[in-house]
Amino acid sequence: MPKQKDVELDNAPTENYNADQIQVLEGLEAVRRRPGMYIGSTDIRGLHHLVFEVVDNGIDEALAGKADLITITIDEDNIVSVSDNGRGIPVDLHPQTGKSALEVVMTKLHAGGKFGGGGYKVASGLHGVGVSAVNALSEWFESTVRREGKLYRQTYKRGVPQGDVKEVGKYPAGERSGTIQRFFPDKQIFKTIDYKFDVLAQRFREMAFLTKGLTIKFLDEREDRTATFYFEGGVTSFVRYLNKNRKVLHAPFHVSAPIEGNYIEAAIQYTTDYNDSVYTFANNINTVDGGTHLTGFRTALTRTLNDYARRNKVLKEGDPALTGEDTREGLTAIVSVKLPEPQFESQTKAKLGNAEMKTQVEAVVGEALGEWLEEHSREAREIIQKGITAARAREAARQARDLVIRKSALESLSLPGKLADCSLRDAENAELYIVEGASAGGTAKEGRDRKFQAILPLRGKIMNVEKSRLDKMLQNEEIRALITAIGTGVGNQFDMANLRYSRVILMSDADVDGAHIRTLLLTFFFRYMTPLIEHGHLYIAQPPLYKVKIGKEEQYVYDDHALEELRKKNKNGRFDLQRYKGLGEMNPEQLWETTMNPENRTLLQVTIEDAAEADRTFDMLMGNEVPPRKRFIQTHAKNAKLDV
Ligand code: 0RA
Repeated sequence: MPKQKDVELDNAPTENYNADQIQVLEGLEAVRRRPGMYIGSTDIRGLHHLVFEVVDNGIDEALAGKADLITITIDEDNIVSVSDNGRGIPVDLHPQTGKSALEVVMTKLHAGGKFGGGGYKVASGLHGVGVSAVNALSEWFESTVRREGKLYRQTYKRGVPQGDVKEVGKYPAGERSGTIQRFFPDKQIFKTIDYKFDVLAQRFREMAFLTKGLTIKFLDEREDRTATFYFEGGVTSFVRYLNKNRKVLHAPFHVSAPIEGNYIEAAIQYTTDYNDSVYTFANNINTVDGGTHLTGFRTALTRTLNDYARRNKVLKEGDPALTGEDTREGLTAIVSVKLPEPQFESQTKAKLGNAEMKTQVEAVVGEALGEWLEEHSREAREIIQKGITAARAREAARQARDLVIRKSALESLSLPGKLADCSLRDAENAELYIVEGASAGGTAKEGRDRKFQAILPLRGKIMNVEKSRLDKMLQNEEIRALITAIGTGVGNQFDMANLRYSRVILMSDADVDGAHIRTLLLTFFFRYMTPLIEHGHLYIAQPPLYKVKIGKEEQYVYDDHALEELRKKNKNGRFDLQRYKGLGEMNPEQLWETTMNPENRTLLQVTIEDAAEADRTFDMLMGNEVPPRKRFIQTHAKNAKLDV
């Protein structure tokens, strides 16, 4: 568990405090006492959040048109530095408090954070709590401002200023102003300080797509990796990127327009795929649960395509109109809106609620798309034709699905042959392990507690969910076994009342193939059994990575960080290390002891965000062409383990 008990603010200055300082201290203490309230968690996710928060500040400056370069460096000691070439945080005295504006920014919790009332800026700062929360959660923080030829600096420990803002030098005339933020996360708070390059890089790429003209440089000195993101085309580049392994039907359509104080941007490009990949953003935050901007976008798409099709007789009299679903087959799109006062809903706070956004997006996209279709009749016809084909296929699919579902209803008494069910019939306490591979399946069957643990072995790679339709998937034996065992059905037939196990646990190897199959399964659950995840029934088992023998004592180790710690503690003794590559390398007793026994094991509960992330990774991994995917897996093999 995170260390959420009272944390003493050591290093606090000892002179008498005035009311203002007391308020600041109370604010910092609140953050340290409940870090989760401010940054979500104290695991790797929360750690990354610190970086995003600081980078967001630089992005704000870029969105204001004052900065065009942000550089993020992680040095060998996990010290993060974020610099931008904006105006520099003001350092002049704040009239009410008599303090430097920099100190106020760095120490005062800002109104309008996640839990305050209202008042976000039109900026990405929604991650939202302000840099002062990052400061409070950092062992130390150092802010340097370049303004008007001078360098100013203030340092902090666990959020507490170590003296006033001081002028510390000059910078060469002609060079740009800016802000440099350096910090070291507090190990008393965070379970890990080992940043993941790929996770950070993915988000930086996204930020660069969403902020046209901005360059983001990322240097990781720990493993000598660098990445630079700059996209001339903004969201248009984003859809090109998403489609880079797909066959596209046309050059992207793009629209951007201010409307009533808000700003709307969208890019669209159809591909030969069956699925749609539509990503929506509000103030640069990925709204994974959609919301009003998505609804407006979909309405515009369906209406505009149908209007065009009727007017130009692509749809004949008597033909049924295209449904929303028909118009989305093969669609790749980005919808990005900026608004001064976003309202977020839903559990993950990733659903936009502002009602005016529906009308505004619908108007902006509808009008521009209508014009584009008129000017691109070849493309227009092709897109609509694809919709018509989709409608036909969907009808055929519905019939096939009815057949499958009816068939499996008849078969419902006969659970899949490969399922080793548990004896307990009470779903509340029953769990299902989904195990990759027949041999690991065998080990799990022997190692389990058969009273409440059921095992379903899956044969190798289940099929590529991304590329096939639901009806095709339902004909896949592995998938059907999975669905029957869980009991709930899928898609709009999903019924939680029939859930047969309250915990569905994915157990796969700690290697690239294991990560792959886990991504596949998460994608499947994300797309077809969403409520299962939303209600917290989906888990990932955590088998150990190593067995360490120190003297006579054996110990299982679950991650590299723990291994490192153990090494440090036992510098001199004999240290035998066995690496587990697969579940199959453990015997049944070991598997029970380390991974299945509720008294020892750790299970990771899958959240909707995890699954959405997997779905996205999947999107990237699974284009239609094989070679790029293979390349990706090879170059990223070391990092291919999902952080879920
Ligand atoms: C408030 C006012 C001004 C700049 C900034 C904040 C600012 C904040 C951050 C945070 C990271 N980088 C930043 N760069 C600028 C404008 C002050 C002026 O008018 O010069």
